[in-house]
Amino acid sequence: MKISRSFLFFAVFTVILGYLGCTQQPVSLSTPQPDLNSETKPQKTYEDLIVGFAQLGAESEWRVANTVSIKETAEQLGVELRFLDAQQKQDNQIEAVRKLIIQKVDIIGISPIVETGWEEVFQEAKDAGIPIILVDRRATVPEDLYISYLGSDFLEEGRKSARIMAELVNGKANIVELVGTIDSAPANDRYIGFREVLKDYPEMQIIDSQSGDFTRARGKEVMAVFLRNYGNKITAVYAHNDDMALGAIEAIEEYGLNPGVDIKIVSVDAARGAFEAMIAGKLNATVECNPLLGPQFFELALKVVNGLPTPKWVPSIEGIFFPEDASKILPTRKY
Ligand code: GYE
Repeated sequence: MKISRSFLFFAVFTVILGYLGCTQQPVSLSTPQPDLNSETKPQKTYEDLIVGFAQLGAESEWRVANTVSIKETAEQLGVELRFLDAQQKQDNQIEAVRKLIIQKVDIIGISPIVETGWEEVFQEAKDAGIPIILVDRRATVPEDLYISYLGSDFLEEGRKSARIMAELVNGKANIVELVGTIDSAPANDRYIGFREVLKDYPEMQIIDSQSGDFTRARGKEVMAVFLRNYGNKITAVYAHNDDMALGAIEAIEEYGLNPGVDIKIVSVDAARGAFEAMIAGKLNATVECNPLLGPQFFELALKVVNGLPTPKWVPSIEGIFFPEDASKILPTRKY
């Protein structure tokens, strides 16, 4: 009696569960239910995307190539791009992000000019439901304020520069350093990475280190001051980018020394100007930093908008180039 009653209860319960769709059995319900599975949600395509990009400026050959890559890729993919140029001022760049928030773009890409001071405006974007991708430069903000960072390993670029420099000068040099924009991610990390390796070379000393703001004009000015202060004592230049190295080359020539010979020079970026200088024997090496980030950026943006998982850091692939290969490689360079 007891058994048959519990059996009855079990049977009724199973039927109710089945009706509610809670069992593994396929149950057909008369009213169609909304499909909550994200995989079957309509996915956005590149043509549906409105992407905002807050570029920091046009300070270098690298940056110009980076901007071209972003604009060209948007056009090729059919993405609607709202591109704003902050002309090297953080305030302008913060304003640009605010404008893009008001315009309700789907996603914002930004190359933060400096590392600090972004929390407030990134929080505003988050509150408005607009995801942020850091492109090329990182910002020191809590990880929940951006989706992904797409760009280079600047620390490693600094280390590579020091290793090459050590070979060029046989472990003995008086180095002057042309630092990039103060407080920018690449300047901070190229500074630290270089010193990490230099610890192993007690006879390689950095005798002075000043910012040339990543521009050719400032690089030349600062190098001229270094030469006035230290003259022939300088045996090597470490420039955080090619533009500053090219400026330094001019200053060294005007001072009456041979760049690349009397003073060894290593820089970062591997832009066309650097290849030309290597062919002319005035630059000794350039460490690649890839600005052609357009394709990876939009691929990432589409994934984010479609709710797909993305890595916190998407690193770019980079090499090192020397004068002996420069003329062969130059025609293949896109920047
Ligand atoms: O090396 C420099 C540019 O952020 C990696 O910015 C970029 C740097 C690049 O001005 O030339």
